[in-house]
Amino acid sequence: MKPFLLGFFSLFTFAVLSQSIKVDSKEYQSLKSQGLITNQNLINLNPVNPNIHYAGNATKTGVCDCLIPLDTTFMLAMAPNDDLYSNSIYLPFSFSFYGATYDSLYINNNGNISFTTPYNTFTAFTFPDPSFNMIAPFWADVDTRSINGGNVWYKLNPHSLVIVWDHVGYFNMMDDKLNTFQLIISDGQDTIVPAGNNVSFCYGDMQWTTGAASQGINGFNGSPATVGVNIGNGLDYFQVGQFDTLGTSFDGPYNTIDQVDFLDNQEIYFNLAGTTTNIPPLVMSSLICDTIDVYTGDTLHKSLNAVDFTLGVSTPEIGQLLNTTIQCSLPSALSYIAIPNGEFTQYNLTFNATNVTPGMYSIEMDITDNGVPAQTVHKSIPIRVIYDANLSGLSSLTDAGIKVFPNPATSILNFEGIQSSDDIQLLDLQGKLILSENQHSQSLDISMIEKGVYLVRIIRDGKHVQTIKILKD
Ligand SMILES: [Ca+2]
Ligand SMILES: [Ca+2]
Ligand SMILES: [Ca+2]
Ligand SMILES: [Ca+2]
Repeated sequence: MKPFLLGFFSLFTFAVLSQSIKVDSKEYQSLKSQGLITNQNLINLNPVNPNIHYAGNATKTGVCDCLIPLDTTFMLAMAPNDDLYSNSIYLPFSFSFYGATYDSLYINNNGNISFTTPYNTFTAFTFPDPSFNMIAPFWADVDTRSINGGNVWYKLNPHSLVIVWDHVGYFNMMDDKLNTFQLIISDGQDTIVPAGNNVSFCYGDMQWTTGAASQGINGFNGSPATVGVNIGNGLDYFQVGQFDTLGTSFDGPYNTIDQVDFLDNQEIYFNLAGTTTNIPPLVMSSLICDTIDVYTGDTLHKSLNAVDFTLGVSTPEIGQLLNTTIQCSLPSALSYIAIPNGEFTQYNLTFNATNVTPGMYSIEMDITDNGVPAQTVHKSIPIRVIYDANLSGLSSLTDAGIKVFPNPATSILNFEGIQSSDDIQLLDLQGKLILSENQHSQSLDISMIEKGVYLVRIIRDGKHVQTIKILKD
């Protein structure tokens, strides 16, 4: 079909649909599966089904713990559906969005909220776009009709609204991969959002990006999902990023399309209520939400006294650049490299606690953009150095001459010099037993444990004869 004929056909389809076909009806789904429905606004009837009960399967995950566990105080935002949205929700507070004030909104099933009108649009647009008045923690083709997928829930507090897309699947009724993410908006008076901010995006495990009606294959590729803010005047917006594949690569909010696991367990917060539309830089890290612990005392393996972590900073507006200063209360312990890429800079930091006195230390970062007026965000990273007797004992313990390889390891730890009567134990740094392997084993499968530092203990004839520190990578 020639392009203008295709265009005519789409307009024709739209005209017919908007008159007679309800979103998420059988006819609508049939046409959507055939690719005959393009992004558009259609008439919505949203029967909230009171018989659907709390799913209860969202749990706090990751270090940041920004996800609020679902409980019976949450309400279902809408019945299981594809492309629908909630009724208008009235806020008990005013929400400020780039100088505009709103006291009601719609929760759209496809991973976003809007204030002026609800949206059915299932293929995400790149921001800026003058058509959408939207805050999007993850705009993509969510589909909550599947058997094993979750739903969209919300909870109104006096000064905040929490919305959770809990283990949601993707079009067409797929639940082999599920995304969990949360949006909080506030009037700035609720400590549920870090002070000085009025929006929080929080992610659990993100597993898909794209539905089948947006050229997605098995939940990926095709049109990317969009994360960000767009008030709809074509000027005031920013992207957190766009995502279309599995993996953790991220090169900033623009440039190339990024990988969705970058978002896993992150909290990204910002202030849309300021007197300027230039947003202060965003700090992005799935690990740096709380104190970072580093253990000292290992005199045999000095490199394992160190902790490595990464942190990203984003302008987040297109075309801005960042200037960052980093200071540490113990400068000799900190080393880092910066990887700048336009609007985004990744920092790979190492704090080495070898011979450092146990106690609290900190890394202080000031990140400034070059918008008008320039905005600065301060990030403080507390570091706790802990003396660990297990580690200090390494060099003085009996050394049975057993060697472990590879180290770091991702799946199988192999042992050289082990005797057939030896037991192998894997413990965490608090001394908790994680895995054990009794006798006649030359290896230990650690593929299922979380990344981190562990201790391997060798027990021979009931005696602890050697401890070896390992890194699961
Ligand atoms: Ca959808
Ligand atoms: Ca993930
Ligand atoms: Ca990018
Ligand atoms: Ca900025």
